[in-house]
Amino acid sequence: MTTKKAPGNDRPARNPPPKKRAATIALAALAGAVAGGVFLGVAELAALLVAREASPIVAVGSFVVDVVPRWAKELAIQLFGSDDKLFLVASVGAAALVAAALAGMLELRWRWTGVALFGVAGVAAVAAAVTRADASPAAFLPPAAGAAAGAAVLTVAVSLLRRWRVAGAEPSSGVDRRRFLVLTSAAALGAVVAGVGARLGSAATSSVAAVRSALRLPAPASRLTVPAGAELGIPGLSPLFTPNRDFYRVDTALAVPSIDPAAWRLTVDGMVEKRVELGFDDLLRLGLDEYAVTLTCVSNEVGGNLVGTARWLGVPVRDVLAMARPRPGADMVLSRSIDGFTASTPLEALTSADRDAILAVGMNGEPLPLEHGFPVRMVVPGLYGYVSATKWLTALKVTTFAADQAYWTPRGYSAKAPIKLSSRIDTPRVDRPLAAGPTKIAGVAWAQTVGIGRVEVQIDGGDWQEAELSAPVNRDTWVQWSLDWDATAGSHTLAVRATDRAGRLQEQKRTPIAPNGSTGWQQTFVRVS
Ligand SMILES: Nc1nc2c(c(=O)[nH]1)N[C@H]1C(S)=C(S)[C@@H](COP(=O)(O)O)O[C@H]1N2
Ligand SMILES: [Mo]
Repeated sequence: MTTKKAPGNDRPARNPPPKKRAATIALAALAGAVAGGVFLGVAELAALLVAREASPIVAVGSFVVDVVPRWAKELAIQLFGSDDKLFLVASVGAAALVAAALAGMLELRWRWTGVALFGVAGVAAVAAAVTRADASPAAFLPPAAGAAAGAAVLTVAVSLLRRWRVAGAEPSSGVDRRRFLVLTSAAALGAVVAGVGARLGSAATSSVAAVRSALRLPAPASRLTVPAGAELGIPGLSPLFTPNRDFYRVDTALAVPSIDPAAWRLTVDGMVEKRVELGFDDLLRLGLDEYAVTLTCVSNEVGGNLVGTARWLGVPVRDVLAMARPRPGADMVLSRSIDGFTASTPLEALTSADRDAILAVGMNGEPLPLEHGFPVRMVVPGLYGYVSATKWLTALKVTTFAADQAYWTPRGYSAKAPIKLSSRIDTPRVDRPLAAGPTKIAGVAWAQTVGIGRVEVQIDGGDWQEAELSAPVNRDTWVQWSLDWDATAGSHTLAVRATDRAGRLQEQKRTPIAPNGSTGWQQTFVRVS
């Protein structure tokens, strides 16, 4: 029998009018999203209390970082630069809320299915948290507590919703409505307060930041001498030493690892005569010296800014390796960070007497900034960061390229990667207006371990003109260059190329950053008015 009803007749409660049904589903989605927020907020709070490294967003985000294909990583860096991490965290958070809203709708339709989905998400988040390299034994707790709290809010909120909207004819409906609204708004508020509070609290009480500020490093036994004329001092030109706050940052760490120097240990093992373990003070006792080295990222595009120079304070890696005595046959050192990142560096680059590979503890006159590897990182002149500059260093394993692979090797980058000779135009820039008249074209050029011999500039496709070079600090740091130019009104093309001290000309052919660094001469366009 069909149920034909007169207009205005109440439909059966199980089959409400489409508009009301849609509104109910939307409310279920909202309840789900709020429960998802509770999941994340409670987990952040629990992480602050028991296991800081185990924030589910960070753990899941880190998992994503480790598994995304190379093109996705490159795209993210290209689109968001140093904000790529922020973007990733925001995406993981947004995806979690969308999934939670779906769980709310499922829960409305089929009881316990939404809760089950929260359970699955909880298990996944626990798995992501406990498998991080720096996970503590309590790492399972924050995601587990978050999932439990979220699931509880979800099931209660959705059953209230069901009683209010679906069994709407009953007299208790008003009570259920009130309860639903109170529960969801209180839970939403609680989630935001817990989540934001925990994040702020975590930043404010990071004890390692306080330890770092209080740390006084011993004075270096030898100081760097910077020759007169090392700094050309041209407006718009990169300074010889890149201030720490402007120094590029590239790593896979979504949350900056915090290591208390008092607890820091470095182990040296693998193909060695004697396994060595050092604490922070043991390292300092080996004696600190000052070094100037230009660090470069393999992801630096032609003309890019993933390059910087610092005065590093540190201990030669060869001194530490000598204590362990590498065995014949070894050709690589796999350096490991507390967060699981590894780099493969040719043993020879670390033991050679004429290359200043160091374990650095200081950067530009202060302890290493937390983001740059506090308390100890490697710095090796002439090798891209991903094969040498391990931050938050905890272990050196003497091994072979045949036996071990570093983090980026199976992800599409070469196991060995010397930095390619390159040059960059800093000023004038395409995005800055330039007035006609005498000006300077200026930039930097680097050829670590060899040194820059010559830089040439080409204006509007004309003859290559030799630029003036700053006095080099050493072979391992960039030099500044400049060329006087009488700029005339109109559009101009500028190009730069360098030659190293061995007479090798910078590669003209454009190649992409993968697998071992970009090549090509930089060209810019400027409009002069
Ligand atoms: N622990 C750790 N160390 C790391 C990385 C990383 O992802 N994790 N990235 C490397 C890369 S790719 C580069 S280019 C340099 C960058 O160092 P910076 O961030 O201090 O400039 O660090 C290297 N050391
Ligand atoms: Mo890098």
